[in-house]
Amino acid sequence: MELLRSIGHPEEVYALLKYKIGGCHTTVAKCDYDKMSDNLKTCYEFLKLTSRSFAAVIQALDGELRDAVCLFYLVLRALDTVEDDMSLPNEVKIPMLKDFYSYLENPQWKFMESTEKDKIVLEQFPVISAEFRKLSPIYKEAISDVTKRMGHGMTVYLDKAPDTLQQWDEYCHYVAGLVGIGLSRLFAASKLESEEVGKDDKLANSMGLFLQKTNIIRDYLEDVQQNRHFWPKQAWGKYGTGQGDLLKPGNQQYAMACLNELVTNALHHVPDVLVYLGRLQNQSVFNFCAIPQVMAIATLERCYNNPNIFTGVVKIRKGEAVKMMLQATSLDSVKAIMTHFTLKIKERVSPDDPTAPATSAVIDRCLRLSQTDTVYASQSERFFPLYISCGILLSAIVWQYYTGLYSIMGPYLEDEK
Ligand code: D61
Ligand code: MG
Repeated sequence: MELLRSIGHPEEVYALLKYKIGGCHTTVAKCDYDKMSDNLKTCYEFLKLTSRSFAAVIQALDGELRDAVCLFYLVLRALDTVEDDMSLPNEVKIPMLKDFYSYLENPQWKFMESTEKDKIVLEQFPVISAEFRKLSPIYKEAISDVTKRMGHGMTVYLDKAPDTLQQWDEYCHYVAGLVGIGLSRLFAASKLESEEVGKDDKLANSMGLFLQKTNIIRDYLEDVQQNRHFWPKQAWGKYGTGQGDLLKPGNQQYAMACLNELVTNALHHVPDVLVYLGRLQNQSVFNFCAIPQVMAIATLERCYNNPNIFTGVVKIRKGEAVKMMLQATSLDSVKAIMTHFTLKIKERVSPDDPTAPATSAVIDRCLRLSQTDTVYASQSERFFPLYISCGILLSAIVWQYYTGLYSIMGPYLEDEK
């Protein structure tokens, strides 16, 4: 099915086939399940059940870092499952979020009342916390510290949507920037990356903000339908619209202006992302960090000036995702991908858009910082002759098949009538 969706993009068909046939080994699965305890294997099962975006890249990490990141993910997924649960009253939720880090040291703690799709990580929390306690202290401290700070931060925004753009940054810092900060500490602790990577909280924060803002922009409709509001009032309020009002047909122009302002805001994180990625030395860490970022820039490009944000789901094709994933293995190819998508946004900036000058300015900065000789073109031209030949060959086979079949079956078919 995914193959059909990419049929107009031969290079994606190629990427999908390459990935299916085994190209995925470069980016996924270095796990040796035979050497793992059953308990840890179960944790990796939880990872695959709860993360479509991160399971593959986490499993491809080198050495002991892989288990630390897997457990970091599961602990925060459990915390986020508490945050997201709209059926929990705040009297229950607030103390749980604040105390969550202490549950890591409590072998019995679990929570059976969640109604969320990822409730398994709360119901089976003892499986996760047992593995957490086996990590070396340096990993445990980083994970516990981030869990404590994130849980506290989540309580600040439980009933409050972010008003100002500064509060938007603050909310995103709590739920995603802190993930970037914690991950960077784990990278440095593993010695796969330098101490510098573990200390630069500003760059690490930007890695998370770029991903989280992209998700918030893309998921506007779904979130509003569930009565969750993550778009900052500073962006939509100046049009006199109310919370969630961007969905009303009469507000389409405001909605588009607001959307483009937030995409522009998110693009400001791209320079930090490039500097961060430029400091990485280990290939598995690089892939783990770069792949989500290139997915995000592709998603932002798709969202920019796209009215479908307010009526349905806007996503990138699996073929596009796989093509980028196979490519995003060096700083130069990441720069090429960034250039490709920022140029695509640049082409669509309309002079009527109130944010147009700011959008053009940030795009030009991104383009300057992404300069490289590497290209990420659609590469259709390269594949075109091959694609045509395959097409002709396929038609010939199909034609042969039908005429051949008909010459044998024809008489019988006619008798059937
Ligand atoms: C390098 C590589 C991966 C990075 C990174 C740097 C920096 C930050 C992040 C990943 C975090 C990005 C978060 C983007 C996805 N957003 C969510 O999942 C929202 O929940 C946020 C709180 C829980 C975060 C859990 C998490 C996520 C990814 C990880 C990780 C922990 C640990 C290690 C690796 C990756 C979002 O969830 C709802 C949904 O999308 O279903 C929400 O509730 O807003
Ligand atoms: Mg959440």
